[in-house]
Amino acid sequence: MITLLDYGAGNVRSVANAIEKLGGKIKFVTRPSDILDAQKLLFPGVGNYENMIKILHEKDYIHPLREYLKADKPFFGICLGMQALFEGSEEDLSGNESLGIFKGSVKQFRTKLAVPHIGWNGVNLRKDSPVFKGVAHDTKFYFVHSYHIVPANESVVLTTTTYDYEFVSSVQKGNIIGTQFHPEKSGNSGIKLLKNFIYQKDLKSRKKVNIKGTGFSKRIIACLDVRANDNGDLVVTKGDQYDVRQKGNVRNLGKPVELAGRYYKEGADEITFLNITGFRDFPLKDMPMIDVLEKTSRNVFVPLTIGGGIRDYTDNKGKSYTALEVAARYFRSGADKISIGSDAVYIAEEYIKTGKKSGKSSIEQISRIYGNQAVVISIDPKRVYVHSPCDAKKHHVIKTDFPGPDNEAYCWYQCTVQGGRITRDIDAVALAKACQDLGAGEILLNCIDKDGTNSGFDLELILAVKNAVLIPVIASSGAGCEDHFVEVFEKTNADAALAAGIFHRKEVPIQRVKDYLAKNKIEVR
Ligand code: 1PR
Repeated sequence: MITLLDYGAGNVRSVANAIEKLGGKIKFVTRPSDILDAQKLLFPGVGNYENMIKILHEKDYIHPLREYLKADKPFFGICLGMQALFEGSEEDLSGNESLGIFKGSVKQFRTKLAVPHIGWNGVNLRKDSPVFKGVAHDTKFYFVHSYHIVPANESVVLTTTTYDYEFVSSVQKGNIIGTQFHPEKSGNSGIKLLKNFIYQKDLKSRKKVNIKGTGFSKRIIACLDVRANDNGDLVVTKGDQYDVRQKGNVRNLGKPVELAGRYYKEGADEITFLNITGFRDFPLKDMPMIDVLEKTSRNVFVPLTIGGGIRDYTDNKGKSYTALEVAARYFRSGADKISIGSDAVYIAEEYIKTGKKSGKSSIEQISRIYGNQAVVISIDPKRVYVHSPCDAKKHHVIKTDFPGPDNEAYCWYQCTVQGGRITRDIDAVALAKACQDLGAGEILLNCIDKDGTNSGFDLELILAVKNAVLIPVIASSGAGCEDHFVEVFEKTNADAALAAGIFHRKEVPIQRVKDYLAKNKIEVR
């Protein structure tokens, strides 16, 4: 029996699913005494540190947690659940007391690399631990965080990881274990770790293990554009420059849950679902994507992103819902990140116009509660060609190697809303910068001109956006062969590459892309 501490923020669904898959039984903490009664306690924390500590105080969990931990009973803290063991965090300005079981604190990443640190990275095991039993020596785990622990005492360090510099990625003292990475999102290796925690009788015993860190990898993301077809069935579809109809019918390339399962088995590092008609329908109305997420997260243990229709909404009976409520429902159903498209454009326009953060936008509200890493901005830009930069003074204009139809040598990237149907007077670079300022943690950079063309990514667009922000950028649209992935990682510093059509049509399997990248000395999982 595993007791799961769910304090109400973030995705505990995946952790629960992983335990159930391993045959474990779960009891959720509903009152302080459940913590003291636990035989093994699992604390998955996601989101914002200050918010987590505040909730732990409000629910009166601090005291029983300290008592449980001081008795050295089995404990596994994930991400914030590990950070909470220390004395405080730079992310918490409230002055609320943390658990303080271990001496040391939590500090923000200070690096020129993209922050949050999102993706698969290796670990160096500093001491033997039964929780790592059976884990492959070159394994990678999934990280997503902007802060890391700095223990005062070396003896608690279980693993370190290198992201620009070496930081402590897990700790163990007696039966108390904590990982910065997410085992529940780290495929088979992570599942093995959880299995060891659940089933190993003596967590303290020393077993010979040898795990040596491999580096941070570029991510390959499979994207599933989902919508109802003309018969009302939810299908994965794929467009040519966002036109998903062929001979009048919505293209049907498979069922979302099945395809996601296939991509997980084939080695996708993440899976993204985009409800492409979400701008019309209200996501909480008939909840098709919620069902997709719940089913997918039962068997898929890599990060899941969901986009489409995330915005404030008033239904036809006058009842209002906030974007935060929509996102909360998605996180509870198994999503790790939400992706905002159209709403982000309106929010950025307002922010640029007023120069003020309202604090009320979906980006600000969701990142405040769930953390920046949980908020992805999906940008749908189109090229606008101009003869001279003076023709588009307001916008970020680039000189292009691919001139326009009238031989225009320059272009800017105009943002669109509602899946490319409406153009707005804001460019992709300005949008990305504004959203980063407001608290977004990652950019999913599509390109309508390239979408479905198999002609390669728009490298000029990716370079322009990547150079303007510090948060990770996912290159999307246009992948047609393995070479395109090598090209995007060699010629731009994109953090991840996303593709849809070539995977759906089984033209290039994910593993072949990864093997080819590895052959070209690009680190992959
Ligand atoms: O505006 O917040 O409701 O979100 C809607 C979301 O749906 C946005 O993320 C938007 O990008 C997406 N979307 C809307 N319409 C379409 C469409 O195709 N008609 N799909 C659409 C966008 C783009 C990529 C695609 C890549 C890779 N799809 O996700 O998967 O271009 O394709 P490829 O590898 O086959 O070239 P909101």
